[in-house]
Amino acid sequence: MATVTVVPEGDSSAAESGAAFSDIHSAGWDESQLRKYPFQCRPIPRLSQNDPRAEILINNEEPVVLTDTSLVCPALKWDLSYLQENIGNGDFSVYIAQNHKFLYYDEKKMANFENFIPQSQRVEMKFSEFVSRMHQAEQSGGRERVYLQQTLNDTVGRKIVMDFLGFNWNWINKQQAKRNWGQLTSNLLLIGMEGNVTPAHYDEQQNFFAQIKGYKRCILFPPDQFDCLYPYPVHHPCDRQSQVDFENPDCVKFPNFKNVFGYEAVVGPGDVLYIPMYWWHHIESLLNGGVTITVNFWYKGAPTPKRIEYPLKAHQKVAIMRNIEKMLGEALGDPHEVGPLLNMMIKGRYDQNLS
Ligand SMILES: O=C(O)CCC(=O)C(=O)O
Repeated sequence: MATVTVVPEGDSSAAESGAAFSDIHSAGWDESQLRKYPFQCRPIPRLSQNDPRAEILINNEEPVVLTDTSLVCPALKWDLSYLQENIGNGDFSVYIAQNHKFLYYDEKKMANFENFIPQSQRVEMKFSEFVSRMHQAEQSGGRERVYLQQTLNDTVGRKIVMDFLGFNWNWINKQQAKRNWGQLTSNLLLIGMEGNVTPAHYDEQQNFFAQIKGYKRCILFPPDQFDCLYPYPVHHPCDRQSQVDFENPDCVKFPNFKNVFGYEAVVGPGDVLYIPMYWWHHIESLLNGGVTITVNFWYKGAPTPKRIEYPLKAHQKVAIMRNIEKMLGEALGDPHEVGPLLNMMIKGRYDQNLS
């Protein structure tokens, strides 16, 4: 089977994130707009959708930036005033935080961890309120930031519907069919302030991440780096999110984080990043880059093949770990008993080299 790797051959110098971008700086942003982290990255390939290497990468569930899909072409005119005029009078979920990090949490799991204090609040508001709130936050120069994250739904106005219908469904439907992916589950509209960060997490869906306005830096890690990224337990509200603060990693609590190795790309208007299911992703709107607008396309993965091939892939092992945690939570009747039981099972038994 043909393979392409996300690491360009013979490009060891590109290991440093600075060098990684040397060929794509031409427009729109520069390295001073990137936050600094204590790990190395290699570039995610930027390819034409017609390049056979792009096809191979997606088939292998490896990330790639596609530069010419026209996926969201009619949306490239979107800005705050066009959206305010046309997006309708529905409610929008807006997260409000007192710093730049918008760590996702599942509200349904908050009852499992009563002492959990979310670092951002979700507030439902009209689009015009969001715009005022964002301008207020920008002008006050205070710590407060906002991030709109709303699934596109049927409350949007006629012009937005027309734009949506003009997306390149022909291209994306073919992508879905070729890989036997399940249904399109949602399109999340994200409107962020410059400097906003979505910390590293993985999703259980395939994602075509279409950038519309402004630039975002996307740092991805393959599923086999699970042990370097220390996700919260499955029953925790921050399930699927890394516990490691990239800006101030606790190397005692998270010793394997020093081995983490990323793949990165800066995406701008018209670019589409394929984020494979179970791949970790950290996403930041560039510093001093203005407002960012993105629409993603989340698809259910392909059904499990009838014949399982061994050895299993890293993402299949992640799925197994998730199922074990869920089963134990149910069997024990209390998610807080999962950790102690797993420790009892492993410590002094599976964590030593037995002869
Ligand atoms: O763009 C962002 O800030 C986060 C988006 C994301 O995590 C996703 O599309 O899965």
